[in-house]
Amino acid sequence: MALQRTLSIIKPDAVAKNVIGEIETRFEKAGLKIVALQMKTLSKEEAEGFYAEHKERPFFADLVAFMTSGPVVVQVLEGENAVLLNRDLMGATNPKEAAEGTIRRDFASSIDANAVHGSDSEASAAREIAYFFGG
Ligand code: RTP
Ligand code: MG
Repeated sequence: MALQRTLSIIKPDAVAKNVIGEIETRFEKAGLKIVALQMKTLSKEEAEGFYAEHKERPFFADLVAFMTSGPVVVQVLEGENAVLLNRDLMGATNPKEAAEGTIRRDFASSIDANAVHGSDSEASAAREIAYFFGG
């Protein structure tokens, strides 16, 4: 299995809860390395572009409003099998369905305010990393 990179976002709810450090510790303990990182508040245009694949979905406006509601941490994680490993550490989209010990189970409060984002495939990771950090 080759070294991979994936795009991770610590969402506004988790930043507001003051758990950036606890979440980063989970990534580091699992062997993922933070190789790029920025803290910023997304503009409406940035959030809409990032989640463009969901623009026809009924939750799109709420998703964009939430993602622009406060600062986020946008970062690139690197490690063996990083895309799937990050998704496993995150847990299911809906925290009620997230497995014990996952980030969303422990820090998310709803399907909207669900603490973290992670790329869902190697192709998404490449696109999302380029979106925030350049090609
Ligand atoms: P993410 O992209 O944020 O890592 O989350 P995900 O892959 O687990 O879920 P995805 O299907 O890509 O959805 C993106 C975000 O939209 C919100 N969502 N709301 N109300 C709903 O039914 C619903 N479904 C999705 C979530 O905040 C999800 O993280
Ligand atoms: Mg997704």
